[in-house]
Amino acid sequence: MTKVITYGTFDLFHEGHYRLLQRAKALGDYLIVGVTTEAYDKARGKLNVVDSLVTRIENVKKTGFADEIIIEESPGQKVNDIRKFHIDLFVIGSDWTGVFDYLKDYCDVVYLERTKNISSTMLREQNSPIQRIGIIGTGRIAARFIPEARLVSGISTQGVYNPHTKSAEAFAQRWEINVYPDLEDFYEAVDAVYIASPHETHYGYIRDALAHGKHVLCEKPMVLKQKQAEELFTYAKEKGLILFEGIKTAYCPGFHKLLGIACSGTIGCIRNVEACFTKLEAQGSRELTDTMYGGSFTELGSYVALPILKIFGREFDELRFDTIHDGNGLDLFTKASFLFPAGIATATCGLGVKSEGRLLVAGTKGYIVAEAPWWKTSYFEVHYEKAEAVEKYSETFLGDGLRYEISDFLALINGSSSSEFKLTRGESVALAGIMERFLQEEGRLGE
Ligand code: C2G
Repeated sequence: MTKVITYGTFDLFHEGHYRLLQRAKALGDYLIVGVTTEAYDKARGKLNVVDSLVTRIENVKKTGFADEIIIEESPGQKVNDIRKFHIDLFVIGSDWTGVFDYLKDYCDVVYLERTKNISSTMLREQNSPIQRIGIIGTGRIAARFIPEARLVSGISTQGVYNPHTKSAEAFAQRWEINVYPDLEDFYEAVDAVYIASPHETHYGYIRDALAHGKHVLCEKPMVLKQKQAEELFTYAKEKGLILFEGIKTAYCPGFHKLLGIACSGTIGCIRNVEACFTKLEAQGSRELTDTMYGGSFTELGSYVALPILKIFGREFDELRFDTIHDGNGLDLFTKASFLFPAGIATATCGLGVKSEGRLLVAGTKGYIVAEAPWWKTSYFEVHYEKAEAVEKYSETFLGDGLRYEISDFLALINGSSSSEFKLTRGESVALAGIMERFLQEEGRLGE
């Protein structure tokens, strides 16, 4: 008798799950299915799990493929289960290819091709809130998005579009998703769009996606002109759609906690915010060669301006940019200095100068400091006049951290969230205004 085992969350049960179990069962005589507990999913960073453990077990049971259902509570459990149940074959979807090769010491390991299309008919019948998301663009950030999206229950990555068909094909193959050479077909197949194309193309894609009735999550900087941001938010509202700027820091739990403390009065009235983020780029990278839309500020300015707007608001009296350029006139290091009615702030970013990369929030009673990489905040300290009175805060930041914004985007779509306050439309508009002003002063703003 061949004994097979597989594991999963099986939330919002869909045909991807069904087909996986069906094929797992066909590979042997006896199938054991491990269903994850809420606590285990939380520990491994899965967000938004909707169904209870009981419902998820019921759904697996209903398929009729499982001869036995167990629960999975911890990461080390698989090896023990395989030994305990004398398992011959471990089966899992191909989105996990390679991850479970260590189990080959104990049994055979098979990765089954994941199901690319979760059909909308099945979803409608089940009244399931799964959103099929399509990706525009195939760069580094798009590649980070997919594994993160897989950890957010209720989102399924449907496919990719890139006018450079070869890049799109390679990307789709790597991530086992569909490729749509035609943009109309792409829109037809998805409920929401993640835009990770070059900055200057965001505006056109956002408008187009909204016109096709799709919710939009767009990478920062969303657009490079204030009027465009205003127009797009108004348009999204008219169409009853969500438009959401993805600055991952804004949605990560640690940064959120830091802002809560900053605004609670603990460190008194805030008088100074200094945010710095530098990253040395390889010669020849897009960021250092695109003299129109590359450079330090378009790349990193959204991160460093974010805490300033969150803490002091959008109404600054003065804004000045000091910039170091390369031979082609591209900004390598930029300091944006803000003057607010009750405080001052600097946003510093660099691609060609390395600095400490710290976030400092100074108030009349104390200060908060988060060291690099504060844009993925997992630890910060609160200091007071008495040097020994230090308060230390830690918070989880899992993986690349995009799962937090994806999860909030989904919650807004499903109407179950109040997360608009983490990055408001007004703040996104103000960020576009700051980008516009910078590019204007650099003489780089085309019509
Ligand atoms: N699956 C699939 N096609 C999809 C979605 C999921 O084939 N479109 C497969 C997954 O690869 C997995 C199973 O269905 O084998 C269950 O998926 P999830 O519920 O998302 O669970 P997962 O997070 O993959 O848990 O210990 C838990 C395991 O590591 C897997």
